[in-house]
Amino acid sequence: MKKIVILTGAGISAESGLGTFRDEGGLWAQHRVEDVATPEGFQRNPELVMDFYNTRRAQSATALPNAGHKALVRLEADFAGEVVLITQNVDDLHEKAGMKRVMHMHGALSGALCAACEHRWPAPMIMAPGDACPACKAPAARPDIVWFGEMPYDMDIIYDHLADADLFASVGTSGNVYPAAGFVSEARRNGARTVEFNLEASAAGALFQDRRLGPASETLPAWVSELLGA
Ligand code: BV8
Repeated sequence: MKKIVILTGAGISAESGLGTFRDEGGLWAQHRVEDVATPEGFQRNPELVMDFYNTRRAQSATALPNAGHKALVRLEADFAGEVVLITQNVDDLHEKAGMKRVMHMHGALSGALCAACEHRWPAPMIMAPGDACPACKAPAARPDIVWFGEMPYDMDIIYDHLADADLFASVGTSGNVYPAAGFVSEARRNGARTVEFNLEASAAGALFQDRRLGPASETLPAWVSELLGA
């Protein structure tokens, strides 16, 4: 087996204390997605949206990676073939755990973007509506996050990876949001074996040939030990 492609979602960060989207008490329980994770919501109430991401940026700053994140670092370091990690998460727990290659297809809390000139820079801990872009000075700073209705990042590269994956693993995602939820079908179409890691089978669960149910902090270390034969 030469290439493993892994997609992670909020579930891998749950045991690090970061809220998921759809579990009871999850992020969306406090807010409607249309209000805080769409360009229209940002236009309508930029203070609410900036506050939503400032809060998550602060939570993410103090969160620590768990054994699930660390198992993927071990796999990336010791697997003889290629490991490609794509995350839907906007936290930096994969990086904190020591992952070398992380593709944030939905952006990252650590990034700021200018809505006027598309300049990108490291986000300050607290962003406010009307913050100036350091490049063009327009009062157009926004979180570098992919909202609903916006195109996720690196899609071409991601589909190239899915085209020659031997194994596709999805970890801690409910399979509700596209195009990420469609990756398993793309991988299968290209002949990859597919495995889902979740607390319980997700919406797209039936599409996976295998599944490992339980907390990722337990299921991922066991899986990596099997793959590495140790
Ligand atoms: C686009 C950043 C087009 C923001 C996010 C109708 C049909 C199909 C599609 C659509 C449709 N209507 C609209 C669409 C498109 C839309 C979409 O899919 N909507 C859904 C709701 C139907 N998608 C988009 O808009 C995307 N863009 O389509 O662009 C386009 C084309 C051309 C040109 C321009 C545009 C963009 C979507 C990106 C939105 N941004 N994140 C932020 O973070 O604030 S989405 C956000 O929610 C996450 O990033 C993630 O992707 C998504 C789902 O979250 P999950 O990670 O899955 O978390 P969730 O809570 O749902 O699940 C957690 C799972 O973990 C659970 O299964 C749980 O059991 C498990 N778990 C919990 N604890 C553990 C665990 N597992 C293991 N161990 C544990 N301990």
